[in-house]
Amino acid sequence: MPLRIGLIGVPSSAGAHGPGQEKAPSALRKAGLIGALRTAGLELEDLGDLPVARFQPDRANRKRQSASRVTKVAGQVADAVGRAVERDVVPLVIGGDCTITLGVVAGLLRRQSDLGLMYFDGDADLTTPETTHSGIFDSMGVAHLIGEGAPELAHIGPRYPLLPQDRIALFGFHPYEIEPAEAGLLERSAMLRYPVTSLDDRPVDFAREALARLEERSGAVAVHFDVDVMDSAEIPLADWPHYDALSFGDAMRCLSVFVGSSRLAALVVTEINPDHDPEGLLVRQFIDAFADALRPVAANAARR
Ligand SMILES: [Mn+2]
Repeated sequence: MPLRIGLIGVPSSAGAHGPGQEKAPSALRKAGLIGALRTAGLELEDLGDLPVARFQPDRANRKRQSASRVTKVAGQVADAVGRAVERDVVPLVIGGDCTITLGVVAGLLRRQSDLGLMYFDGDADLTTPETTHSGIFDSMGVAHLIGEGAPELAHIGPRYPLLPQDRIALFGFHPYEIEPAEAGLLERSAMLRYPVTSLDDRPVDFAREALARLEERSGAVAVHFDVDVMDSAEIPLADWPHYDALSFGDAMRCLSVFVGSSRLAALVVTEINPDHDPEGLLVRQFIDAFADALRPVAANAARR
C-alpha cells in the first residue's frame, strides 16, 4: 500500500494573539507548496481548506479568549483528519495556530490509540486559563492534550486525557519562554524534554534520540512543527518571534529526522504569519527547504 499524504489547510487564527495566521494555507498554496512536495516525491492528495476562522478579541472571556471558536475549529480539524485516516491517508495539516494540533490528535485517535507526539516547538505550551496572563489558547495546547485547562477543549477526542504524558516529546522549546507555572507542570511531568539549550551543537543527534525514545513507547508518531522553533532573526515567519532558537537549517534537518519515522501518523505545521512576508520571499524559501526535509517521507512510502 503506497503512503498517500493528504493536505488539509486550516486557515485559523482563532487561538492566536492576533490575525494573520489564517492566511498561511493560501499563501503556501500560492507560493507552490503542492508542486514542491510532489517534486520531492510525495504522493499528495489535496483535501482542501477548512473554513476561515480569523482572530477576534474576546473581552468577555479574558482568560479564555475565544474558547468556543478554538474548540469548534479543533473539532473541524478532528473530523477532517478522521476522514483522511479512514482512507489510509496520512494528514499533512497546514495551520493555523498551535491549537489545531489538539484536533489533529483527536482525529488520529479515532483510528490509532497507540499514538505519540513529537512537539517540535519553541514553547512548551503548558499554560492554562488558570495560569495564563494573555488568555490566548495558542500557548495552552500541550496542557490541554494532557487533560488540563478548559474541559470543553480537553475533551474533544475519543478519550480523556488525549495523550498520556510519556507519549509526548517536547523538542526545541526555550527555557526563557517558560512561565513559572509552566515550569512546575513541566518538572512534575513524564514528558520527554529536549530544551533548545540542551541540544549543544548536535541537534540532529538529539532529534534521532528523541524520536527513538518516542517510538519505543508509541505505535504511531504525529509531528507538530511550530515555525517559532526557528530563529526569527534568520527566518521571521513565526507569528510570535523567538530568538536564540534553532537555525533554519538545523530545524529542517531535525524535521527531516522526525518525518522520516516509519510510524509517521501526521505532520502539522503551525504559526506561519504571511503578514511578516508581504513579498512572499520567506514563504518560498520555507517551501523549498520544507519540501526537501520531507524527502524521507517519499522514501519510506517506497519501502512500505
Ligand atoms: Mn510555539
